[in-house]
Amino acid sequence: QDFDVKAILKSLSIEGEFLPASTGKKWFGEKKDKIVSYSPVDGMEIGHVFQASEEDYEAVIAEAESAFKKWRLVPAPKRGEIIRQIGLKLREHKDALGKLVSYEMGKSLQEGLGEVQEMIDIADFAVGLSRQLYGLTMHSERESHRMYEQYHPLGIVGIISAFNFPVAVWSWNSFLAWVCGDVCVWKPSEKTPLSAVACQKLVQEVFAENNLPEGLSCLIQGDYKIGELISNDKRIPLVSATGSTRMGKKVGAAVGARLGKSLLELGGNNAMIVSQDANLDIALLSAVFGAVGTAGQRCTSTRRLIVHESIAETVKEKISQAYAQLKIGTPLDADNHVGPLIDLQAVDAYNKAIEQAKQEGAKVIVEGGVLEGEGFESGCYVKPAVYEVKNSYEIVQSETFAPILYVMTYSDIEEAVDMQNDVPQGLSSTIVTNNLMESELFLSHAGSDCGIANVNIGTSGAEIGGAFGGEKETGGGRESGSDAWKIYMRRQTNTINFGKTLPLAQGIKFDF
Ligand code: UN1
Repeated sequence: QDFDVKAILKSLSIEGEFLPASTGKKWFGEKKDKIVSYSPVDGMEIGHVFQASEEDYEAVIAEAESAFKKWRLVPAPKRGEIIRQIGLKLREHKDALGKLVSYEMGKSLQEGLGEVQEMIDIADFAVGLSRQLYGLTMHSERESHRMYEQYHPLGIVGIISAFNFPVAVWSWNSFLAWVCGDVCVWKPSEKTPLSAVACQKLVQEVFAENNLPEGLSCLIQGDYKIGELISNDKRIPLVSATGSTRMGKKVGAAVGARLGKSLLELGGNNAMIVSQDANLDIALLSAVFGAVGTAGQRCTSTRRLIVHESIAETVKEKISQAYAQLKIGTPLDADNHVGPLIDLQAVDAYNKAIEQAKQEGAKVIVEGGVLEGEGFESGCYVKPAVYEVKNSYEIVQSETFAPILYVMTYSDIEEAVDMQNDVPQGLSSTIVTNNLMESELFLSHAGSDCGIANVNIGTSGAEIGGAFGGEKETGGGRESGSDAWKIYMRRQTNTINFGKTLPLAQGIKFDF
C-alpha cells in the first residue's frame, strides 16, 4: 500500500511532538500531560501533543487580544486576500492533509479529501464575502437625517470543534471570522490533535509571509477544561461549539450566563421519509451513504428511515441486499465503504445502543457486531446494522454516533412528517418522493422542523453555500454559507443629522 504516514507528516511539517499552545509562529507551554493521537485505522500511535494549562490559555488570549487590535484595522477585502492565499495553500496540501484526516479520524480517503475540499470551498466563499459584508440603509422619519447600519468586527472567536470533521468545521468558522476582522482561538477535539496542528502550520505560513500579527490564529490543545475556560471568558464575545448536545448545553449555559453569543451545532437525529412515490434507487443509495458513510459519525448521518407501509418489505429487502455488499476495512483502501469508529469508547456506545434497541423491542433487519481478526486489530471496526423499531423507543430518540439505521413505517404523509419531527433534535431531514404535494408539504411551515430539509437527496453531505445547523437540541446555530457571517460581527445602527435643527423621533417636542 502506498500510504506512508511519515512522509505525510513530513510534508505537513508536523513530525515530532507539539507543545500545548500556539499563537501564530510561536509554540509554548510545558511538556506535562500527553495527549496521544492513535489512529483508529490500525491502532498505531501517530504522535502526541501536550495538554495546555491555565497559564498557557492566558498567554494565548493575550496574544489574541493584541492581534485583534491590528487585524480589525485591515480593510475587509485585504483580509479576504489572506484567505485567498490560505485557499491556495490548502490546494497545494490537499492530498497530504486529506490523508492525515483520514488516518487520524478514520474516515475514507475520499471523505478526507472531500473535507479538505470543503475548506477550499469555504475559503473561496470567504474571499467573495470580504467585499460583501453588507448592511442596509433606511429612510429616516426625520428631515435631513440619514440612517444606516454597519457590521464591525466582534473580537475573539472561540472555536470548539469535534473529531468527526476535524478540520472543515474549524475552517467554516475561522475563515469567515477572519474575513469579518475577528481573531480565533481554537480548541480542537483531543481525538484529532494532529490534524489541528497541520492546519495551524499551514495558516501560520501564510500569516508569516504577510507579516501578520501572532495571535490571529491561536491553537490550544486540551480537554473539556479548556472548553470551560473559553465558555466562561468575557473576553470572548462569541463561542462556536460543535459536538454533543450534552456538551452544547454546558457551553450554552456558561456563555449565556455572561450574556455572550454562542453558535451551537450539536446532535442530529436525521430522518429520511421514503414515500410510495419514491425513486427507490435514489432512496436506497442516499440512505445507505447517509447511514454508513463516515461510519455513521456525521452529525447529518441518516439515523431513521420512515418508509411507507406499502413498500416497506421491498425497502427492507433492498437495504439488506445493499448492506450485504458493503466492504468494511481500512478507509485508506478506496474499495472499502465503511471504516472504523473513532475509538473503543465509540464501539462501546454502538454495542450498548444495539442492546438497548433490542430490549425495547427492535427487530433485526441487518445484524451488527464488532469485527475481529486481520485488518481489524484496532478493535474499532463494526458492522453497519439496521433494525425495525418504533420512533418512540428511548434509544431511537437519542443520537448514537455509529452506523445504526432504524427503520419504521407510516401510512399517511402527515403521520410521516410528525414522526420525522417527533425527536428532540432538529438538524437534517429529507423526503424521497416524486409527488409534488408531498414534497411541498414537507418543505412547508407544517413540514419538517429541521434546519436542513431536502428533497430527493440524502440527509448528509451539505454544500458550504447554505447556512448549516439546526433547531431544538441541535442548538439553533448556523454556520458556513448564506448570511451565517453576521454572527461573527457586531451590528451598529447609525443615525446622522445633516440639518440645522434637532427634530426628535416620534414627533416628541422638547424645548427650553
Ligand atoms: C458535521 O458532521 O459536523 O453535511 C458536519 C455534511 C458535511 C458536514 C457535516 N458537509 O455531511
